[in-house]
Amino acid sequence: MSLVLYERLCADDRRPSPFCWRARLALAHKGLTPELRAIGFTESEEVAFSGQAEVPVLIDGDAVVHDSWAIACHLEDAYPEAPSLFDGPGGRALSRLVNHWVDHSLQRALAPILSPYLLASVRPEDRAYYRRSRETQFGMTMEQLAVRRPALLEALHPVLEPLRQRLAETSFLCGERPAYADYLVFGEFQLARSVCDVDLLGADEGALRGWRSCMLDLHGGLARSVTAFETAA
Ligand SMILES: N[C@@H](CCC(=O)N[C@@H](CS)C(=O)NCC(=O)O)C(=O)O
Repeated sequence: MSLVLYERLCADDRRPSPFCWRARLALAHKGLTPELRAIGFTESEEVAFSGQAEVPVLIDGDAVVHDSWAIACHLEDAYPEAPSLFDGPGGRALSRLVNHWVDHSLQRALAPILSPYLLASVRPEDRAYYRRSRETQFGMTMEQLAVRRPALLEALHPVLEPLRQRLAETSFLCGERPAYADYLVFGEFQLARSVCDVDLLGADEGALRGWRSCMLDLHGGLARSVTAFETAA
């Protein structure tokens, strides 16, 4: 059975997309190893067969699935005998809530901090596109965002509070074992790790740091094994 995952490619072979990390970790959770096809920001025609322009896109036999949530649901339904990503319908519903929280609250706090670093990390031929699209989105230049970084980092602190509270109770967000909601949140930290050495966590965040480190070690150290900011050429 052919399994192919299209994901985002940046300079130095970096793979920073949090949406693609959700898919990569969900596949690993199910014990599946896809062939990876990485494309730059200006190569969206490579996934035009999926009817849209974004990654991740999964080809699983005859099925073409785009959108990280749709990919997680596809894997859960197509591979029921493998470890569950959601642990039942209630878990699927709550994972979707976490998905919305990450997309609308966590990313909103993180994206303006990380975008100037991502600009420096995209392939040279994608830089003009990336700058134009993100500056339109934020309504300010990358340089203006960089000046605001201290205030943006300050504003991130309360957004992380639900994670701190939860990780004071259990090893993973999903309980004693990681599952899809952990991957949803971790994708954002993996993006940060790929593009910068800014410490997003405060001095008192032992549990959050410990969780992040455990997430890097999961599935044979999959997330730790890829090029990070420190290891980039
Ligand atoms: N809702 C989608 C969002 C996917 C998404 O935004 N992917 C980014 C990954 S870098 C993308 O392809 N962006 C296209 C662009 O910025 O031009 C999902 O969860 O998969």
